[in-house]
Amino acid sequence: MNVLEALSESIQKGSLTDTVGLVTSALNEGIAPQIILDEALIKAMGIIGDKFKEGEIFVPEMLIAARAMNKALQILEPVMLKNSVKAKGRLLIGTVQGDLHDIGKNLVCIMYKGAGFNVIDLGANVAVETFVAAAKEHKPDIIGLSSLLTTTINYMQLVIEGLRKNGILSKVIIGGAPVTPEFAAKINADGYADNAATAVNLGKSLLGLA
Ligand code: B1M
Repeated sequence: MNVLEALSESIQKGSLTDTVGLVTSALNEGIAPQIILDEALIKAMGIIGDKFKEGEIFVPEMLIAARAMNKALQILEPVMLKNSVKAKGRLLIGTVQGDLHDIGKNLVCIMYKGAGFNVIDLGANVAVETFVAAAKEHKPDIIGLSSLLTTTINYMQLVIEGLRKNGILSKVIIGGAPVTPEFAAKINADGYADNAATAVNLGKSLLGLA
């Protein structure tokens, strides 16, 4: 088994010690952070999701796998930010109310920081009022909304309506597994991205930086 396969397994098992050791080994072997992300970490979460859907594992197993994934991201983040560029703008981001999934959102934060943005991360389960208050305080160029559940994506529309009612005109981008470009257009988001890297390109192009 190579280091990426072993890392994927340790994430699935939720072993923090093995995960820390294996991410470090992969980096020491010279494997690029993006490869570690795609071929071990994100792959592991996909397998976990499939097993959950099939009833082979339950919420506690998903939770410990997610904890291991976030630990791995903490180690990768400084490496990914090593060559980051001068600040270009400000992103305010959160996972919307009712939704506790934060890994995709955390990845978007890392990619934006790497592209030179200041990032204000409101975390998960964020209410409209919190987005509005933070937007008034921080005056972001872009507001990012993440949602992983079909039961919570509609809350994104409430956030956009709340922001606009309060005169906040920052560009709003949305993403998360159940989100589609059609849905983004329907709720008047300024854009949709299906992964963290394209979310950065989208933000830059909305600000005329790309
Ligand atoms: Co949950 N969960 N979960 N879960 N979970 C999913 C999402 C699910 C697809 C699993 C499944 O059934 N196969 C399913 C949703 C079904 C649906 O709605 N269609 C599901 C369910 C049902 C649930 C519960 C309801 C289970 C229950 O309680 N019975 C429950 C809900 C809790 C709640 O939120 N209120 C629940 C709970 C949890 C945990 C808390 C245990 C844990 C999350 C812990 C955490 O995040 N800290 C968890 C996990 C880990 C998952 C899976 C396995 C992995 C999610 C993940 O991190 N993926 C997931 C299955 C799956 O995704 N295959 C599943 C990796 C991550 C990198 O991808 O977040 O998609 P993702 O982000 C991507 C893109 O979507 C995009 O970029 C990222 C990649 O670069 N992106 C953006 C994301 N946000 C973006 C924002 C942008 C742009 C792009 O712009 C702003």
